[in-house]
Amino acid sequence: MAMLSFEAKYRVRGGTLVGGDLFDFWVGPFYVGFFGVTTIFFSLLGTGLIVWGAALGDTWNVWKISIAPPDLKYGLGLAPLAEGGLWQIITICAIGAFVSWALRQAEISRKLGMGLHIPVAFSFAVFAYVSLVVIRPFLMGAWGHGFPYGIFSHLDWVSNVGYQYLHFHYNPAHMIAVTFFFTTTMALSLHGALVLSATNPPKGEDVKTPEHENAFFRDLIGYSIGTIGIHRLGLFLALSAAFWSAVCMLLSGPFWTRGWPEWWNWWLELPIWR
Ligand code: 07D
Ligand code: 07D
Ligand code: U10
Repeated sequence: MAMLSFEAKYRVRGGTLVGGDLFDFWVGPFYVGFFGVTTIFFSLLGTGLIVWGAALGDTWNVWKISIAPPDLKYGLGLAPLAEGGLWQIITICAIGAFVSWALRQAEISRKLGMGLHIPVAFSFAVFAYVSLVVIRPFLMGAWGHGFPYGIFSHLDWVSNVGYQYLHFHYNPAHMIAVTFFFTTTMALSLHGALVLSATNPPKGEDVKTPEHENAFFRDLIGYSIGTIGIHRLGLFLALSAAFWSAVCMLLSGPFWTRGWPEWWNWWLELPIWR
């Protein structure tokens, strides 16, 4: 059965959060919904403004196109379009599109009677983005602290902001975030490898069961987290990575303005050394 005709069975009415039946339809494989319309609206407008910003700039090299946030002198006010105002409207469009996307995920989950895990998870990525372009700039008193919208320019921003704190690796929340990112990839590779090794045997051999999967890890490390457990752990690890990333940046600037190596002086200043 072609995938689309099979999926038609699941094209159930209802579950919408806004608009009732009005936008409750599909275009090709895509569910539309009220938030599909708002996603399309914000992404087309935002992309159009990026193209406009590019036209105002001095290059059409896609790697180098960049739309910068306003100068710090504009503080938390609005800036003229060509001086960061475009960045401000693009930021509103990006948040509009990301939030719409999450709400469309929620509508689809509701339609299918599934949990809201996916929209909740995506919200952590949106939170990380919002912490960089709204919450942190707001706490620091200027939109100019947001990152520029360009492929290489946003890398320059990450590097520059990192060195403003002398040695960003010494940021303890950055350490926690990095560790969660690394652990996430390790967990996914273990899980992918384990499932394939059990369920995709060479021709002629039997497919193994979760009992084999459990036994493998009990033999190896004395404990198996189980088939649902590994997915719970994976979600926890990945969401923690995004969460601690946001924390590490919300600390840098609003709550800690010196070099991060200096933060560790608390260790040298412990009374036990005196
Ligand atoms: C694989 C899903 C598909 C998504 C893709 C990204 C665009 C941008 C826009 C020209 C995993 C689509 C890209 C729509 C085009 C314009 C204006 C997701 C997958 C393929 N970054 N970043 C990249 C974004 C930040 C950093 C690549 C976005 C922070 C570093 C891509 C955001 C910091 C490196 C990209 C964002 C930061 C990158 C690959 C938003 C800290 C790299 C992304 C909205 C988080 C890598 C040249 C990827 C690279 C890279 C997009 C934010 C750091 C261009 C949309 C400010 C150090 N980033 N980034 O695969 O090669 O994601 O850069 O917050 O080394 Mg970035
Ligand atoms: C913000 C992306 C959100 C994306 C969304 C979706 C579209 C649609 C459409 C494809 C958060 C966008 C979707 C546009 C696309 C289609 C069709 C994700 C976001 C909503 N660091 N560092 C991090 C490491 C150093 C610095 C985070 C490692 C240096 C700064 C992570 C190293 C210095 C910032 C991380 C390292 C430095 C970070 C990024 C190693 C520079 C941040 C992940 C091995 C000299 C950023 C909240 C993240 C952050 C961040 C890892 C090195 C500076 C933990 C592994 C020492 C300034 N670094 N870093 O946050 O925390 O994802 O942001 O050296 O701002 Mg770091
Ligand atoms: C997982 C899994 C699992 C699976 C899986 C997966 C995780 C075990 C069972 C899924 C994993 C994969 C498939 C693997 C690959 C995935 C990745 C590597 C992740 C990264 C993904 C990508 C890079 C792909 C990204 C692609 C995207 C986002 C699709 C892009 C789509 C669109 C642009 C269309 C979106 C549709 C919308 C918003 C609504 C519908 C709208 C339309 C179709 C357009 C028509 C518009 C309207 C009707 C509205 C009118 C608009 C208006 C009024 C606005 C007008 C405004 C103006 C300004 C003009 O664990 O299990 O297997 O598979």
